Amino acid sequence: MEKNNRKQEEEVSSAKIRNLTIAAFVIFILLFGGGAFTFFKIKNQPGETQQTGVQDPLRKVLNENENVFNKVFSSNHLAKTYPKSEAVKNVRVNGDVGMGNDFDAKDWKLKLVKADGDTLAISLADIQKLPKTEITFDFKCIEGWSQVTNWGGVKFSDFVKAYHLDQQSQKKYIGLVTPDGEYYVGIDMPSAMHPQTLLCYEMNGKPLPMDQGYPLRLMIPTKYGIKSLKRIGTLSFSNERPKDYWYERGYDYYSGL
Ligand SMILES: Nc1nc2c(c(=O)[nH]1)N[C@H]1C(S)=C(S)[C@@H](COP(=O)(O)O)O[C@H]1N2
Ligand SMILES: [Mo]
Repeated sequence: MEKNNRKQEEEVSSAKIRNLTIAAFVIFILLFGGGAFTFFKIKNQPGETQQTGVQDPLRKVLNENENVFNKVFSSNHLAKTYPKSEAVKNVRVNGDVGMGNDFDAKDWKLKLVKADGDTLAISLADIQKLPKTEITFDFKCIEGWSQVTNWGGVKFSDFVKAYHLDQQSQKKYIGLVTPDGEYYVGIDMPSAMHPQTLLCYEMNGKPLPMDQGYPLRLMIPTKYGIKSLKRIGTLSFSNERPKDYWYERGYDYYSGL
């Protein structure tokens, strides 16, 4: 009698195991199929055609992230600053797009596009007459390195005041382009007007080295380094997003920290 019972038990449990195995397999097929379906669905979406660097569903997620960052971000949020003595002397050079040798620094003037057909050419000497601000902060490259560095120049917001760009600063974005048009970034206006954003012409108290953006670069501590365009040629204002070099290659337009 006892023996019989045990045999039955064994049979029950092996039937149970078989059922569980089948159930697990079915679940596996469903989940795997779902994953594969989603993967190929995203993969086959258009995207590259629209110059956004990634497939549309992924870009949608990035744009959503951006909306969240835009809401969270305010000019009260300051990047951490350091004593000037902590700034490194050997500042790393990274990125040379738009930094070709054919550049004539002597003839350089900042092209400020106030409106269609209304462009002002501003010399470095004129920019240096504006109130000067210095900042020492941890400059972060999206490639994973960072460095405490010291920079000097005019706050973008002070530049706006000095050149009476009140109307222009009502627009949603500024666009910056190197003189040769090879590197370009777009910056949302709240970030441009942020008190730590500089039109920068000095590093460690000396004129910018040529490969660090002489005569004038952007320095925007609240964003990754990709946005701190070196060697500004043209500055313009728009309500549409200006084209952005790294956005076109799949990065977040906002690239905030
Ligand atoms: N014109 C121009 N500006 C640029 C780049 C570039 O390739 N060309 N690279 C960007 C990137 S990715 C970084 S990290 C910083 C590096 O600045 P640095 O060379 O002064 O360290 O510049 C940014 N500005
Ligand atoms: Mo970078």
